[in-house]
Amino acid sequence: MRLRWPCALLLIVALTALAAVAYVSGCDSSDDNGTGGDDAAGPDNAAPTAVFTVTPASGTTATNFVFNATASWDPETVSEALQVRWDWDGDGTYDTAFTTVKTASHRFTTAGSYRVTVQVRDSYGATGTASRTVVVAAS
Ligand SMILES: [Ca+2]
Ligand SMILES: [Ca+2]
Repeated sequence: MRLRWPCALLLIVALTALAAVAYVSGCDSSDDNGTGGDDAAGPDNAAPTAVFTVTPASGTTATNFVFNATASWDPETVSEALQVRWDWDGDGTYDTAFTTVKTASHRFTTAGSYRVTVQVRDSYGATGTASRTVVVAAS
């Protein structure tokens, strides 16, 4: 038995429509919070790359160090939307809240060597960190 032309054509159109629907609904299956992008755990969201500078590179307890993480970047999240927070003394506890402001200044009240860490967070919650050692002399 052979399908008649209009019948076969209808079948092709129906199958194409079905395939299109399957493609559209299945192409981003890891977006389980409805944000339209993949979530942090999904394979399509890469962690941000954290980068920062310290000015001056070393100083004293009287120095106001300026930290700048503006060069941090992420493949999915625009730089303006990336959030940063800082750990000034390397104790693993962040000393600031997350903010989209990428520059911060800090003064160390005690002389010593400090491991400063910045954590960068993208819109999906993935994070990246960078650390630098700042040497602070007595003033
Ligand atoms: Ca990302
Ligand atoms: Ca800390």
